[in-house]
Formats: sequence, structure tokens, C-alpha cells
Amino acid sequence: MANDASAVFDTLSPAVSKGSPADPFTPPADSSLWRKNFLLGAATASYQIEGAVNEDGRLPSIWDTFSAIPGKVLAGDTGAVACDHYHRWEADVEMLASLGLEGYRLSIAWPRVMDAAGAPNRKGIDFYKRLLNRLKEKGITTFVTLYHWDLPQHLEDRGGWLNRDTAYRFADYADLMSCELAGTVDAWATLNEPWCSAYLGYGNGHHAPGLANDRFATQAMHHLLLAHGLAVPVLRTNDPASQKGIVANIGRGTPNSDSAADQRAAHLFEVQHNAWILDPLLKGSYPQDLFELWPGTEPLVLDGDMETISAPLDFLGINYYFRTNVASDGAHGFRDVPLEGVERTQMGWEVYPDGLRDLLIGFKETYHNLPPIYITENGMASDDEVTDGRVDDTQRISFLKRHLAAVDQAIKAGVDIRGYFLWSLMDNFEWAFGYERRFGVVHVDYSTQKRTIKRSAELVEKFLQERKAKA
Ligand code: IFM
Repeated sequence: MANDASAVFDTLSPAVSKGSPADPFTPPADSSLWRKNFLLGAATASYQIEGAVNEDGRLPSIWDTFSAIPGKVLAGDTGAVACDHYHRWEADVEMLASLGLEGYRLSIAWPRVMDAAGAPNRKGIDFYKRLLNRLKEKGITTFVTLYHWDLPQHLEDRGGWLNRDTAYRFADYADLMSCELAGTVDAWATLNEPWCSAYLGYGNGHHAPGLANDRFATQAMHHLLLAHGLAVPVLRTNDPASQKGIVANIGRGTPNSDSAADQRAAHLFEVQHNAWILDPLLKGSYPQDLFELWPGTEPLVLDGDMETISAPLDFLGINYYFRTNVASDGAHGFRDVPLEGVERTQMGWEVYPDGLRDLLIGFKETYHNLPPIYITENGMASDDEVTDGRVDDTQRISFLKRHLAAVDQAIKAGVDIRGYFLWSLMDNFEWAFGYERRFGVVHVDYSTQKRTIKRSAELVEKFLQERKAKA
């Protein structure tokens, strides 16, 4: 494809590695990112930053349980303290505002705001009220995710996402939060990355609750999507002025060779990662190829479920990180064939901005450019250290520039993309990888909780200032 986003790095990297004073981030003058209505923000999630897991009546979540099991999380880390954001939220909001970021995507911890009988926990709710009110005072656009993986443990004890009833409990939770927070939320996302909840949580057991069965994964996915579909009309009733959507992680699968078998493998990879979620939401049906990949795993679907799941959305949140190169496994599926000599992040994920552009353009064709898209997460982990009070995260600066160039290319190809959130505002608890992997544009010293603005954040701030000055 023309306009290869990686080419930006080729011209950029020598200057970056020699420490040139030239600005390695600011987008070119013709970039759509200069449009002042293109929202640029940062994202976090409750369990990854809040800590205070036993305070003010918060109940245990599946991640408290899971991370306490030896061997489940690197170095035995847990979210018990995390970035201590529950106590430091005022300073964190100041920091966000001082960086000039225009949007903030956060999530609510379900176990903090509702008890096991479904009654509100006033102290937990008040925390989010204070936080959202302050963000609004600062003029920051608020995107609130209702479920970013911290399911109350008492619901998991009754089957979690394998139990259809959890979808109805989620609608109750959405009802409570949208009644309480209406007017302070610009956009509600029901779920973050249902693929991760269903597949990593119930399909391969790498995430909480740690179950491993393909049939469980498809049933959990169905109940997650049903929960989303039940919540959307509730949110519309209680908070009509806000946007309603969902956030999906998507992955690019590329074939290892031109053989028909490898082409099919790459197609199946994208069915399993993308169409599994987007087809039911946007077409009202599951992709049949999924059940070719996993024979006999069709979920139990009741009459009317698919209509509920495919209710119209105001936006779709897209999270993108990397691509996977695949070959046929010789049977019905695919196997990873990691490419040699490619650029990778601290996670081992390949840096591949063209994948974001190509997927976005592909979705425009497949789903008729509806609904509008926000890139709700994009970023990378690196082993950042503070030296003389500074963090020079050169690879992240280049990563962000190249991915934003890919977004610009997709916009120019006609994809309706309205904004972009950096993952993440600050280093945090990276699930099964604990605190070792640093995704933030702000460094966190976990022994002191000191925040240090990384150079990437400084450059984003500089760009936003320039954009504001031109407006
Ligand atoms: O940290 C996670 C986030 O919680 C969900 N999306 C991917 C990020 C990086 O792994």
C-alpha cells in the first residue's frame, strides 16, 4: 500500500537516535491531527491504577483473587496499591490537565460502587463523582468504561460471565452509574475488550478468572455482548446527552506465505480476534468461520439476543497494539510464526502501524463506515528509567508518531475517526505482567509514587499547545 506509515520511522530514526533537537513527534502540516475537533487524550483503568482495594466498602474483584494465586502474575504483583490513584486522584487530574490532554478515558470499579445485593455503595460512587466533576471543571472530555475486567468476585462465584444472569446484573450496574453520573460523562463505553475477558479469562486462562476452555470462551463472549446490549438502552434513557459505545481490541493477522492455506490462516486469525466481536455488534450475527476454527463451541443464544446485542451505537472504540504473522496449523486453524528482525516493544509485540491503518480501512468497507471510531487505546511498553529527573522514551515517541500517521492515512481514506487516546496516562499494573511493563507517558516510581513526565508526554503537550495556538 502507498504511504507506508513505517517509512516515517526510516526518515525519523537517525535524528532520534543521535538525540537531535529536531522535534520527533509533531505531525506534518497536512495531518488531520491538526483539526482542533480531533480529540487527543489518555486512558487508564480502575484496577490498574486505583489501589485501595479494601477501602470504603470496595468488595473483592476477580483480579484480587487471581493475582493472589502464586504464579499467575509476574513477580507476584497485585493491584492492591497500584498507582494509589484512589488517594492521589487530585494531583493526577492536575497532571493530566497540565499536559493539555483534552480527553480522559477511565473506568469504574464495579466492586467499589455496588454491594452483593445490588445496593449502591455511596462512598465508592462519591469517589467517581468527585473525579468526574473535577475533570469537567478542567474542561476535559470524559470517556467512562463501565467494565474494564474487574468483575465482583461474588458474581464469579455464581459463574461469572458463564452465567447469563451476570448480563442482567451488569445492566443494573449500568442503570445505577448512569443515574448517578449523568451530566459528567461525555461518552459511556459498556465494556473494554470483551475478547480479552472472554478468551484470556475463560478460553486460555491467562487472565482472571483463569479458566481454559474454548466453549467457555464463546459462551462468556455471548453473555458479555448481551450485557453490553442490555446496558445501551439503559444508558440512553438515563443519560441521553452522552454517547454510547463499546471498546474492542483488534489485531492484524498477516499470512506467512502466499499459499492458500496461510491466507486462510490469516483470515481465521482476524475472524477470531476481530469479527467474533464486531460482527455480532455491527451485523447481528456471529461469523460462522469461528465455529470452523473451534468446532462445537456455538454459544447458547436465546431468541432476541442478537437484536439486543446489535442495537445501534454512537461510537466504536478501537484498541490496537500489534500484528501477528501466522501460518496454517495443518488442520482448521493458525499458528504464530514470529518474524525475525522486526522492531518489538518490551512486551515482545511487533511495532506495525500499517496494521492499524489497514484494519481501519477494511472495517470501513465491511461495516459501511458506521459507527464513528475513536482509537481508545494505542501505545507501547518500554523499560523506562528516570535519569537526572528525565525519561527519554525515544521508541515510544516514534511509535506514537507512526501510529498517528497511520490514523491520519485512514482518515484520508475516508474512515470516520474522531479521536485517539494514548495508552496509558501513567505506568500501571499490566495484568499478568505486573509492574514490570511500563506503558505510561508518565513514569511511576512505585516505591515513592513519584510521577515523572516522560519526553513523549512533553512532546504531545507541545503539539497540543501549537494546535491550540493555531485554532
Ligand atoms: O493494559 C492493557 C489495557 O488494560 C487493555 N488493553 C491493552 C493494554 C496493554 O496490554
